[in-house]
Amino acid sequence: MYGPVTSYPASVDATFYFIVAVSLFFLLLVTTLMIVFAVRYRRSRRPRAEQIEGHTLLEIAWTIIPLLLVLAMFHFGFEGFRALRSVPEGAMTVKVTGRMWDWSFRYENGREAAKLYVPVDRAIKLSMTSVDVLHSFYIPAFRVKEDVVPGRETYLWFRPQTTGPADIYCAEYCGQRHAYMMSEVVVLEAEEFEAWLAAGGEEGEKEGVPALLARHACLDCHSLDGSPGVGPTLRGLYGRQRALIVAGREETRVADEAYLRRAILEPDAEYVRDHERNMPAPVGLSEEDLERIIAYIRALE
Ligand code: HEC
Ligand SMILES: [Cu+2]
Repeated sequence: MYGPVTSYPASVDATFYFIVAVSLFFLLLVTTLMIVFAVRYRRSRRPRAEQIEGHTLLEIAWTIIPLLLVLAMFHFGFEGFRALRSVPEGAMTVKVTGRMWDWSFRYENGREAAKLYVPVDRAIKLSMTSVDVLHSFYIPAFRVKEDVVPGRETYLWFRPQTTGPADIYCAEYCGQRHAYMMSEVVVLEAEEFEAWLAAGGEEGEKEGVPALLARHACLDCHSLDGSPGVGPTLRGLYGRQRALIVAGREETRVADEAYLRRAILEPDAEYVRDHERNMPAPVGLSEEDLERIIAYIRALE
């Protein structure tokens, strides 16, 4: 198997294979009997139907056997579910925020990242919420998936056993760029992880504005190179005339600093005409970062 592993794949896959094996067995059995009976009891050989009375032993058998099989499925499934739901004491918590169309991860020391870095051999609890619509956090290689719901915290946990990267997807259709709502979990050695975590603390080096825009998901909808997207490109925006819809009426404004500030902080106050109206207000964007973004857009001729 590629990438890092957790304790889940063994039990999840075993349950899955068990259910597939049982289903395949009955599919073959029923199909074969159907064909055999259709040939053997065809009309030309037995023109008259025969009535058959009950058979107690058979009836008990076909009640008990499926019952045991279904109980076994429930048992394996429930054991797996219990393991997934019981977070061990002392797990490291990472806050996960889902938004259209990006994931962000926040650590206990305040470090934020667009990828989920975790140490190997340690229980990790993800405490998750969404700022807009329903998403679902999914790491196929770990066999974990959990809905991410606005206004509510959901969680899951895992303990990576080997290092390496694995993909993170959104598994709940959440709009136009749902398919691009991807990230990565990167499992590091414990010391590597501590170093990474410490580097990004309070005094860590400052990220560039494009990285900042990417982390706030702006680049999911806005390009920096003039190409069209869900929202207008940010290139050459500063100083241009904007045709807007304000409170249902058309207005024209020049894109100056005050305009950009409003466009970013209160996306619902004014809309750019001829565009979709689905820009979410940024979450946790500091005044300092906002100023850097505005200065950056201004310089983006
Ligand atoms: C989900 C897609 C989406 C995201 C994410 C998004 N925007 Fe927007 N943005 C739009 C759309 C659509 C418009 C045009 C409609 C409107 O004005 O609300 C827009 C308009 C704007 C405008 C005005 C553009 C103009 O041509 O006048 C600015 C500036 C802007 N966004 C900046 C940002 C910044 C900065 C971020 C990140 C903090 C961001 N946007 C995140 C979709 C998005
Ligand atoms: Cu999503």
